[in-house]
Amino acid sequence: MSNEVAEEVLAAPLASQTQETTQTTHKLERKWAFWYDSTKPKQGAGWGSTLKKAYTFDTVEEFWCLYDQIFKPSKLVGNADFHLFKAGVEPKWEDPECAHGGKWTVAASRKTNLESMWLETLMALIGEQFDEGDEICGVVASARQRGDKLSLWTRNAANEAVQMSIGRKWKEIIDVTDKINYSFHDDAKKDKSSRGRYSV
Ligand code: MGP
Repeated sequence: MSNEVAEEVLAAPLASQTQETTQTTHKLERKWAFWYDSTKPKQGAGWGSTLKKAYTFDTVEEFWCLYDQIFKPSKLVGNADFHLFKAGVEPKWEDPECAHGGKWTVAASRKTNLESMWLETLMALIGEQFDEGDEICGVVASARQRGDKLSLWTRNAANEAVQMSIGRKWKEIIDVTDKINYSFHDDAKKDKSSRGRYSV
């Protein structure tokens, strides 16, 4: 799917689906939003200009509809990202919930690998499988020429114990045994190539 097509799909209202959700729906514990970012401007000024909130939802049925129709990493082309963040939290360092946070990152060896890790993470988040769910901001799937990746954003980078617990649980959920690293957004702001502060 090209970025243009992806944008068209994102712009189209989910009319038929929302009508159907008047039947039996299963409420999630909290509201979530899917975001999309296409070809990113280079570093610095202009970052975020292509970042768009696509849909907010709070039922299991809406989640599956959005996931099936749009938010599969196989539909990402070029340098593009899908995000699932708590409603009200923007996937930016500047958001107050993210400002003092950081992220665990895992590299995806293949597209199918990204696809399954993304889905497992989405289900764990909306299903509230993390004990420290309140400490999580959201997750980002990134398609990159040099290698796809998944990042789990958390809100309080300085709390090492919480980050280690989240990192361990995440590895179980996505079935990863290799070491993963946690970086502080504050470090990334200063130096793009900054190394992680924690690993698990
Ligand atoms: P990135 O997209 O998180 O890293 O940040 P990636 O994917 O390794 O690199 P990419 O170039 O392949 O996209 C890349 C750059 O985007 C950063 O160095 C910043 O300049 C900018 N940037 C990224 N994020 C998440 C933010 C943000 O939240 N706020 C601002 N102001 N800039 C950001």
